[in-house]
Amino acid sequence: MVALPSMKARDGRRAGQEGEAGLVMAEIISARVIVTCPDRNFVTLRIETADGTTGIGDATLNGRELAVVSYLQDHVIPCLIGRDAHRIEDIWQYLYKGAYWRRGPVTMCAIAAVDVALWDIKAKVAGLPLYQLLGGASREGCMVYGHANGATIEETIAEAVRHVEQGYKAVRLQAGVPGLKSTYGVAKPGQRYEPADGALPTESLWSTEKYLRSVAPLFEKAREVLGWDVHLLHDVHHRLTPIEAARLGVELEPYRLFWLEDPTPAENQAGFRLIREKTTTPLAVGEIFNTIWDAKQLIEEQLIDYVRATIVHAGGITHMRRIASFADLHQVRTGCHGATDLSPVCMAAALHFGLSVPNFGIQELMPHTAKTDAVFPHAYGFRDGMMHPGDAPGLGVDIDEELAAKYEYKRAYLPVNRLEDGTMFNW
Ligand code: GCO
Ligand code: MG
Repeated sequence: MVALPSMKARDGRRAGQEGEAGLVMAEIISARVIVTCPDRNFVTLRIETADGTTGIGDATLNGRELAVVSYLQDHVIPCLIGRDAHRIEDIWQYLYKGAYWRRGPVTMCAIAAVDVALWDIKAKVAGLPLYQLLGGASREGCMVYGHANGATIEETIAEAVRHVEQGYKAVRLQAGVPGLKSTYGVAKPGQRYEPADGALPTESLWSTEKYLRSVAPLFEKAREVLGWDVHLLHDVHHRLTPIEAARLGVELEPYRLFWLEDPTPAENQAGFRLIREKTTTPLAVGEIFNTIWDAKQLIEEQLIDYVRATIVHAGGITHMRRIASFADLHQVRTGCHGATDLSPVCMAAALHFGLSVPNFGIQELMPHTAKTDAVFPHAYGFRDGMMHPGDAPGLGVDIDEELAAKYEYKRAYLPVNRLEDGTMFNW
């Protein structure tokens, strides 16, 4: 009979280093947090094992970055030293259950960073690109959607045409709202779209009535110019009530959207029943979700079609795989958040995840600046409207720490939003 490796209790906290037969150990000897601002802020965790293998994970929480830095440095890293990097699930459970205070964006970002760094290490040790460890590729690549935005319908559609010419199979359309000075998702003149734009939150004004009048004409024109072979998406950014969202969904039905995103805030998951009863426009929700519990009812009752939770904000690859498996049972597909505030480390992880899960839907792509790309050299690439994580061992992304050190952290907030009468509203 084959002797099993000893299950004898260790000191209860640390992985044993006694080298029991059959146990492959990768002792964590250090972990540190790197903060950098190559055009915008990013937080990265690097974990190192005794044999010199390192893995990285994204820990960026836009506008609240330093809270995650402290959570990692002050509370997580001391518990990691000496543990076996291969015990990814056990470390995940240790950090989640062991904190007593469960869930929340700060906690789940920190857990995600550890989880992704550990998967990176495991895949490097195996000498395989991470997706191979997740079951292998389920498709040739991950379809992505690009962002077309502009002050007017014409500008937005010109941008969409440019995307289609570049090979995009799916494009999100956001246009300025006549009568509003600025709108979510629309870049300032001459700049690329970057939401975290102030050392203190900038304030914008919102009118639901003006907005609702502007959306259908945008998509009517878009179908006229772009035809029907391209997927079109739109983000409402949490700004409607369920009944308003239902009305918009119905109005957009003739234009066959791929999805309508975040039509209403999702804390009250039952609120989606009303939207769902009224419209067949597909719905995508979840970029601010941090655990499966945020989406449980939405998925179980099939109130949405795409879940937008992503690696960095929802507990890493380990937890995202749990969300995807649960969603798959209910024919809900993935549509991971991929704005510029998610670092290239998160993008790489999302692509390994997306390539491997059976119910991948689409991946958001908002390209990073050249400065960001230089700090995070990566193996992933774009071709014919799809992205692939590449075949380098591990995640296939690194952080150039010397270069990163040149870009000091700069406090930056997301904007806030008020109704025209001054009432604080959802941004
Ligand atoms: C999206 C999002 C982003 C968020 C941003 C917040 O659909 O990509 O809505 O633009 O607003 O990621 O940090
Ligand atoms: Mg969004």
